[in-house]
Amino acid sequence: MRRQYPAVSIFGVPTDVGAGRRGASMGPEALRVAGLAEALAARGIDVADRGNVKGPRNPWSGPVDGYRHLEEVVAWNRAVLEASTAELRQGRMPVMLGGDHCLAIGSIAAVANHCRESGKTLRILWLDAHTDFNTHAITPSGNVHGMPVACLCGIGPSVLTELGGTSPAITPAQVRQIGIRSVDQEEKRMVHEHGLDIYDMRYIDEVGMKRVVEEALHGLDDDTHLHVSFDVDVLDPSIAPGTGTPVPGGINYREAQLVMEMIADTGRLGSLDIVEVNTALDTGNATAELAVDLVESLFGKSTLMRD
Ligand code: 6HN
Ligand code: MN
Ligand code: MN
Ligand code: MN
Repeated sequence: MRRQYPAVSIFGVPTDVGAGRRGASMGPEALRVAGLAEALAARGIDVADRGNVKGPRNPWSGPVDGYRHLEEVVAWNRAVLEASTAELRQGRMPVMLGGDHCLAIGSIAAVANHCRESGKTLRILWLDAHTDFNTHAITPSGNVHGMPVACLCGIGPSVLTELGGTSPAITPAQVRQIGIRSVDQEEKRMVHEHGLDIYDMRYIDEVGMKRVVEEALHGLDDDTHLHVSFDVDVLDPSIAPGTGTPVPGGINYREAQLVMEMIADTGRLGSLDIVEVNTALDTGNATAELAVDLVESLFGKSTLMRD
């Protein structure tokens, strides 16, 4: 039986201010060209494309006090916070098309506020090769897309940790990270210290993706709002080459499908980020096309179940 989904609002955030390579700014168009809205509409979902939010250009300058482009990162995240909040208030599901992963600060701050106001519990599934838990003191790059989880947990500059008003927006206990295989030296100490729940590639290899997702989704109930932050670099670069920080040994096509199908089965998906699609580095539009294929599964497409 087809599951009922709330109305979906797609919006694009065409920037790469948080990244170390240019090109993630083209992600929204790449995902549109790959047919994201049409694929959701074909599943019977009421989908609206709100177009792109606006923000400053990428100054492409070096780190200042451990941050590159902090002012621009804040401006873009404010725009994301506003766009996501507006959709959540209308009872619609925001789907943010990045852009780089720093933008999850705004999208998740919005969702955290929404959950506080509506008495829901928030669970975040962070699909990524990286833990994105750096700080300005330990970052090897100064790129803020390596810091969003820390910022959301209250560790970072107040302009980002207090973006949504309440700081911290979330606690590490609300986060589950899947697909991790690149954590910087000092970042390792941070994620241990803060007790992040990390399902790294070794664990996936050892116990299999089914058990990993069961564990990561354990304890969801009717009051859970599940936010999925999908960094396409979680996928193996052989199937998803269009991304700025590829790391070998990522999840394969079947594992990725299984994650999405198991999330769909919970019926708890409340909001979604699709980030780090970098068309400048892609083979044709393969990475965006794969992302759309996976999002169809996330919204309930399956092999044998009839629509
Ligand atoms: N992403 N850990 C590296 C850094 O520069 O902090 C890479 C971060 C990548 C972030 O892919 O969203
Ligand atoms: Mn990331
Ligand atoms: Mn990543
Ligand atoms: Mn909700």
